Amino acid sequence: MVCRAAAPNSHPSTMPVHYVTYKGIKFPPAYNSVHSLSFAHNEFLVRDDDVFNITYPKSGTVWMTEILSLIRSHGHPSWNQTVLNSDRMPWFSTRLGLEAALSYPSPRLLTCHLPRHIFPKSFSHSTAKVIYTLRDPRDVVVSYFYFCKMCNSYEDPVSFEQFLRDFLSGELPHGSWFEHVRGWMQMKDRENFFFITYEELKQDLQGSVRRLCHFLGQNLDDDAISSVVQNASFTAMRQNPMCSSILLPADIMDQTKGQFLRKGICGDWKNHFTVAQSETFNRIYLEKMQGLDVAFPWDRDQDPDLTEQ
Ligand code: PPS
Repeated sequence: MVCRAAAPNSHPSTMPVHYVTYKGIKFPPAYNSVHSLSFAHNEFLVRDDDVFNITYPKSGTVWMTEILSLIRSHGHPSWNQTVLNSDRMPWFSTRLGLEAALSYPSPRLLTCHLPRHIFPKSFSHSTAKVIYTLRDPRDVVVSYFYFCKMCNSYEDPVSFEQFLRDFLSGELPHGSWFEHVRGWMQMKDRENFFFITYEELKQDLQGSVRRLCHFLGQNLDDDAISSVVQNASFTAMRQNPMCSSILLPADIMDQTKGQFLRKGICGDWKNHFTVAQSETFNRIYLEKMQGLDVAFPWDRDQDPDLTEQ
C-alpha cells in the first residue's frame, strides 16, 4: 500500500485526514486524487502482456510483489534488492505510480487495491493477467488496524472495536472487503485470472510459486524456484529495505509505532477478537458471502455446521 504524509511541515499525529472519495469509496489522500483514480478507471490503457497484482489492503500485496518480481528475474534477487518494490510494480492508480506505469517497458508488472468495478475499463477487452491474493478477513482487519496507527495517510483508529465495525460496514478506506472479493471472484473461471490466498502462500510457498509460474508461462528450474522461496520469506523481506518500508520517512510512516512487516502469521485475529466480536463477524460474513461459490481456507471457522464438535 502506498503511504504518504498528509501535509508537509505539520505534526502528523494531530492532522485530520481528508480522504479522497471516488465512486463512494474513500482513498488515502497522499498519493490518490479523483483525477488519478478516474484516469485509472476510464483512460488507462491495459496492455495484453500486463500482469496485475491485485488485493484488498493487508492481504499480502507486498509479499506477492516480491514473489512476482523474483519470478520475473528467474530467482535472481538483485532487482528486488536494489530497486524499491513500488518501482518494480508501480501503483498505477496513484499520481506517482501512473507516471511510472506509463513509462514502464512491456511486459509490465502493476499493482493496485482497486475493486473490480473501478478497475480500468480497457481491461475487459484484453488478455492481461490478474493475480488476486486474498486473506482471512479477520487477519486483514487486525493487520489494517496496526497499519493505520503507523501510516499518516490514514485516520488513527479510535479503538479496535470501532475499526472492526467500520470494516464490517465497508467504511474503511478502499471500501468493503466483501464487495472487493465478490467483485473480483466473478472472474474466477476466466483464463487470465488466478487467485490465491495468503494462507496457501504460508502453507506451501514453493507449491504456490510453481502454480504462479505455470499461470504466467514462466519456466523456472528447481534452483530458481528455491531462490524465489528463500528471498520472499518473511525473514528475507524484513532484511530487505527495498520492501520492508523502512526507508519511508517518519512523517510518512512512523516506524516507532510498529513495523510494516509486523507478524506475518495466520490467525492473529484470535489474539484480538472477543467471543462476541467473532460471533458477529461470522454472522455478517455468512450473510455477505452467501451465494459465492468458492471455498476459502478460513470458511470452516465461519459455518457453525462445519466447526468441530
Ligand atoms: S498493504 O499495505 O496493503 O500493501 O499491505 P500488504 O502487503 O497487503 O499486507 C501486509 C501484511 O502481509 C504480511 N507479509 C508477509 N507475511 C508472511 N510472509 C511474508 N513474506 C510477508 N510479507 C508481507 C505483513 O507482515 C502484513 O501482515 P501482518 O499480519 O500485519 O504482519
